[in-house]
Amino acid sequence: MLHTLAGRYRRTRTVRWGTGLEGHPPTATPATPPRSKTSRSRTWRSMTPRSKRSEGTIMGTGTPRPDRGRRRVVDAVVDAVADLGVGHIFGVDGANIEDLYDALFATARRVHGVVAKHEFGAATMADGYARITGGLGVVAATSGGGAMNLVAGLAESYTSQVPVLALIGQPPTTLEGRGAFQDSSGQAGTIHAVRLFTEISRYCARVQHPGDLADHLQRAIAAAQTGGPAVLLLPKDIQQARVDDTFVVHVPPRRSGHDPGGPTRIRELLAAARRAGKIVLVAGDQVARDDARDQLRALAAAADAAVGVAPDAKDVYPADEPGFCGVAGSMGHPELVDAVRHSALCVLIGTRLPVTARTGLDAALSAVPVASIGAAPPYLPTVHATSLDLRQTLGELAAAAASGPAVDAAARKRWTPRRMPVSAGPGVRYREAVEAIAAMMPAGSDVFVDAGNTGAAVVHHLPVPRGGRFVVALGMGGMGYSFGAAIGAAFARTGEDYGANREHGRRAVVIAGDGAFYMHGLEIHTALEHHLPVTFLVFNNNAHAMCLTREQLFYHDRYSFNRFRPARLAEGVGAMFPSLPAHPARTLDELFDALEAAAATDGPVFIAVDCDPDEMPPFLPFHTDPRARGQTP
Ligand SMILES: Cc1ncc(C[n+]2csc(CCOP(=O)(O)OP(=O)(O)O)c2C)c(N)n1
Ligand SMILES: [Mg+2]
Repeated sequence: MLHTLAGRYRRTRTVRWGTGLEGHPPTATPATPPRSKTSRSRTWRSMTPRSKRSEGTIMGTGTPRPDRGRRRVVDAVVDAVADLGVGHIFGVDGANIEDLYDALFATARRVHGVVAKHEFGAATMADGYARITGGLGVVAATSGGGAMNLVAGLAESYTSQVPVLALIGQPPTTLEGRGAFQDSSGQAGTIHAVRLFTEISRYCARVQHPGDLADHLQRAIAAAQTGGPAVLLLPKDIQQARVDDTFVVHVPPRRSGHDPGGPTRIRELLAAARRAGKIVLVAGDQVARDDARDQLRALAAAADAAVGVAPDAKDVYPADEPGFCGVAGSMGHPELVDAVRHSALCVLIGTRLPVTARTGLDAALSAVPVASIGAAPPYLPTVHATSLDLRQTLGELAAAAASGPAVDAAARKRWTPRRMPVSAGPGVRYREAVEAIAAMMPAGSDVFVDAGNTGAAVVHHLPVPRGGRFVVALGMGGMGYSFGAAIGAAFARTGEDYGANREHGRRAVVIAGDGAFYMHGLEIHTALEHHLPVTFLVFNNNAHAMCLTREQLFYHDRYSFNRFRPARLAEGVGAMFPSLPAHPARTLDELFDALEAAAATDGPVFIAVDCDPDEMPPFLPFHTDPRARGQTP
């Protein structure tokens, strides 16, 4: 079904008024629609037996849809989004975006509106949703503070090239520059929102006339498809204005294919390297986005290659596959460095190899031939072949490599965890906790990992379950990303095969530090509201431990700004949300018990794992150069 969604998104679509609902593609299974007046105190999901959840269960009493020929701008936007196969819009409501929510209610549940706790949470939900579906994520916010709160989330999508459409309300055009509340028109000394968002988007426009909507929408969607956010600023009066019958949005096909000579160049290098020695492939997250895992595996087998993965691509080649030799970069494994050092050719596939993925590898990479295949050239010099469709390119390369010499399976390497200094502080060791989580994680789980020592430990130690995604927001590395992103992912899975999810126990799993939790962890409320299958694991070391470790290593351990008074997170969350199972895990046994309880639950679960703030994480710069200054985690 994921393929179908992505495929649907890739095809050229014409979104046209007046085609009638029956002419639209079938909708995804509904998650939680907005409550009607009669369901104020309980959620739709908890009230409605699964067997009875069908189209129209509660929507009959809603606002009648406006007459088809006289549709509002907001209706046109929502229908265009629906026709792309997008099932959810994430946002926070407000006076200048409420018409969009009204349009969502009027769509007969083709698209569901989700209210987040913070616009950063909503933006990361859209980002997580897009990373799971391979299509577009959509976020909505009101003007002023709501719009400003989007910035950090959109910046992550921009840097990580995740297609997101941001719909941002604005005061009415008649009040622009005339003291409107939350005016960001750039007039009369106000903030210039177009300039602001242009910096962090592939396309940004203020829609000043309803007649311009189709053109802006079309450009915005096309730009987002190239990888990153597109922003439409929608003044309140424009949202309410009518579009005419000729409203049409042509969505261009997503770019695909590869440069004509590219694969030939790489094929020749591969053939020469096979005669000379060993090949190492380092795979990045474009492999996941292009759904090219099978082709990567085929190429690795045909070329008898060792395979490493970028830190945000642990799901593209599981640790138990032949030839896996670890994670690249600052949170990675020495076996991969050795493999590259002794290789005849290293091929980077779908990764630009930023510093987090390159730390520790620079010397080895400068001593061997390096080639690359992917949407954009890496940050280091390589023989590069552009490919916007790794599924096709890797498939072709695998077929060509299959005619080479036979595979020497005995020469394949394995990886080992980095040896860490013994830590005697309170709680569970990172490695033990991560291995317990791995042991109890259902197949197909999507894992979202946050920043800090917690993140480094998970990237290093966690063997990722098959069938799910493993996401670390390395674009901006912003704390708190994982909470919203996992919720967006759960909605994406819910929209496709929710019943199957329940059967297989597929869950979204957040692993975050207590600092990240304090920033954006209250999005657990959104997961609870929609009864989403998300496990929130918070490693509570009562510290911004990565900053604490840096104080100790690089600033002579003379003080700490980053060690906090103890907090009982599970007890607190449990008291705050009585219907949310919340487990403290002070020991490894308690963690196993909590994970077992989580596996038996079909909604959200919160687990706080006590950890030691003084435990050294498997983060390479902390081990190789304790006197280093100015390294950025
Ligand atoms: C939004 C944001 N602010 C600051 C940082 C810098 N930073 C990196 S890790 C870290 C501490 C993380 O603390 P916590 O989430 O508790 O994880 P821990 O290191 O304790 O495991 C900070 C402040 C960041 N990455 N993102
Ligand atoms: Mg912490």
